[in-house]
Amino acid sequence: MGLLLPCKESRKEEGWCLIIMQFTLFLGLVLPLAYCICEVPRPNILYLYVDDLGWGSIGPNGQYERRDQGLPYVLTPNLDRLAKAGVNFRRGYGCTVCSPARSSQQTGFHQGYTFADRNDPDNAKKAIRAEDVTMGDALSKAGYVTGYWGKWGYGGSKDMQNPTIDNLQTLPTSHGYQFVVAELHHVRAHTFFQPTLWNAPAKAGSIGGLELKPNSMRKFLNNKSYPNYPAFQNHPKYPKPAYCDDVYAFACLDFVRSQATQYNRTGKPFFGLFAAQIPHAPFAEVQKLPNWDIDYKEKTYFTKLSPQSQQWCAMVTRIDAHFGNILRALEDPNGDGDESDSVADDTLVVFQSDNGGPSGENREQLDANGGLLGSKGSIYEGGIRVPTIIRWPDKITRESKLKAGSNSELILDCSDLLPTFCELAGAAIPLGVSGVSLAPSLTGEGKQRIRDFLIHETKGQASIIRSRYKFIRPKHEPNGSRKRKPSSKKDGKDPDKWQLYDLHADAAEVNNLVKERPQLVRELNDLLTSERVDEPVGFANTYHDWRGGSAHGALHAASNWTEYRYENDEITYMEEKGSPKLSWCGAINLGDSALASKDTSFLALKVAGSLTIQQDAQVNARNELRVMEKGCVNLAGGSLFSQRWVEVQTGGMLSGHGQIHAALYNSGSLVLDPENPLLIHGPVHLSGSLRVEKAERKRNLDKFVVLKAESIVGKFTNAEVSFSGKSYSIEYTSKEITLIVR
Ligand SMILES: [Ca+2]
Ligand SMILES: [Ca+2]
Repeated sequence: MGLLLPCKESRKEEGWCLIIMQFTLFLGLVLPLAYCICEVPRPNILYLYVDDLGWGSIGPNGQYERRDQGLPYVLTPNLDRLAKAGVNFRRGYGCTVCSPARSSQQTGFHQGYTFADRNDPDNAKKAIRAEDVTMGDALSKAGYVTGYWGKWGYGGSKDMQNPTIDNLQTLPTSHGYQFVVAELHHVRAHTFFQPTLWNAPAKAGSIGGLELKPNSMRKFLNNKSYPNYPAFQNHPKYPKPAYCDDVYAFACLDFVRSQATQYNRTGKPFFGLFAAQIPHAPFAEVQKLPNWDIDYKEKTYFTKLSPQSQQWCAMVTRIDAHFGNILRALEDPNGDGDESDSVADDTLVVFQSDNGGPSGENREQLDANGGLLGSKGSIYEGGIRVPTIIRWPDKITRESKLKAGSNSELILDCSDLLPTFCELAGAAIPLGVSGVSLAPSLTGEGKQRIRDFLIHETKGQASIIRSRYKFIRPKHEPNGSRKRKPSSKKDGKDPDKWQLYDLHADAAEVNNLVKERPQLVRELNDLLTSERVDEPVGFANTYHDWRGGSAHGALHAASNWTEYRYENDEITYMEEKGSPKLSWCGAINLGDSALASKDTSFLALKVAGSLTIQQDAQVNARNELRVMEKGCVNLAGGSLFSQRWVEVQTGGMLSGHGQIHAALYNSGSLVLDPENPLLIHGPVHLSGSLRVEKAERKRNLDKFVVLKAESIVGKFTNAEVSFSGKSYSIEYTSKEITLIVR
């Protein structure tokens, strides 16, 4: 008989306590035996997302300074408190516009690979695909209760009165989100007063598990458990339909209260994403709300601002207040004033905007983009750099490496959050994603993998940011010709010109260093091109499974792989077949075997079966090669390439000899060759185990090198290796592993 009990008291220090009570009949007595098996605790995740809020629109990114200088400023007291208790990532990035930002955020792929790679009125019909693994998919599969409120932007029509579901596979409910109040078409989100919103759970038989319900505050009216600020929903002039962000906010508040209570009771964590429509246009609608400018009554500068700036300020402060109510619910879920039920310490809170602030009066009068060049839609920092805050009191403290209350220059892209959440939730990171998990940086534990570069696209331009440098150039046709007539000069720059900026020294992108740094420009240009930014509209990665069975068929042969097709409503948007390509995410599944006898490339390759790479053959898995539990990659003299890494997971195996041009992360087993060391042109991070095997022995081996690398960090868990009837100790230097007979 087993009993699973969460143990709130000890959770913070020791993690989960699994108390298994066993009752055993012994000498006529019932003896209870208790075991405590502690696991790593999993945080709740609350993701607060806003639409079009410029980088400079929060206290620590410039508004404090404006206040101190007596200039007009926007009030964000709750976000500022969040930053003080957490970390303000001054180099947080979104995309240039809404649709690719949400697509990148949800799928973890940058614009070169995510299907909704630009704003397209048709994205509602053809964005996120069935095979894409979103945050909702990954976290619900990992046992999280999931919620989404706000602008989703895909899957439904734009009809205001009678919208329809247009693509089942792109809905939030098809991607793991259980509790939903959402807008499915971005054009319908061009008002805050839509008559209806899509809701889940829905009544049985609802298409896509979503049901249209009135956009209404009715159930929150005159109810003391719902704060009357900032919505003033009890005011006689509160409009019908409601201001949609008020409805999203209260739905999110309900979820946080009930799921936090549930978390205390059962330990089941939650993930909620509140994607507010604020402060996107139309600005003026906010003036229809009672007390719309109440927060600025005492501010003498307010009346001197233009109407548009006033509306913008009111919108931003309004959503900030909603966030305040929701954050308060983390501290006191049952609302009784006693914080003993707080889950705030165990909850990772992320705040972020999707893209930079638009041009307009608020940008000028309140410096909403914080002095950065460009605005929404632009490839310059003002278009893509977004306010980003992370708070997690359990892990981010005054003493931790990443300090609470600090500004961080660590680059954080919207595509990094999916893998980060997955790692924190103990879920598998979707294969091949562009984003890199920042969990090691947030927890201070484990090895932070390198986020090598960021990619952004606009209609005519593409950029790559690597560390402090940013290279921008026009897009090209695959044959090298200019893709389109350059758009007119924007932001004072010629879009046809190649540009290189040092963002550390020149965040405003003034000094073009192209002439000074030709070598770096060539390097970044090559990288940018190979990240497939010049591909056609709607180009994306595709998913393929090995169907060659266990017969060691050729890895490069088209007939051994499944084809990929993206279709909806009898329209085929994408078809991909033939031999593996750099845009493929391939999977060799358990029990299957493939043989690489020719050079073959993938975006990513997962091996849960077996793959043998012959002498002189190369397998390139650009973003990652992942050897899964029970999977085996056998290098029979061949080579493995990756822009990033080869990972051997626990229970997986990498054997043989050859070359690896990538970082190697091993937590499985390496089975190496005593006569031919494995050569790794990159760093090696070791745990897992080492074995040595080879059938024919040509010489007497008392001491031999089994692995050479650029650098070696960590050790195998075994201290010695038995081979050919002898016992060897493992000796490590920073570049070699040698076995010495004992
Ligand atoms: Ca936006
Ligand atoms: Ca309480």
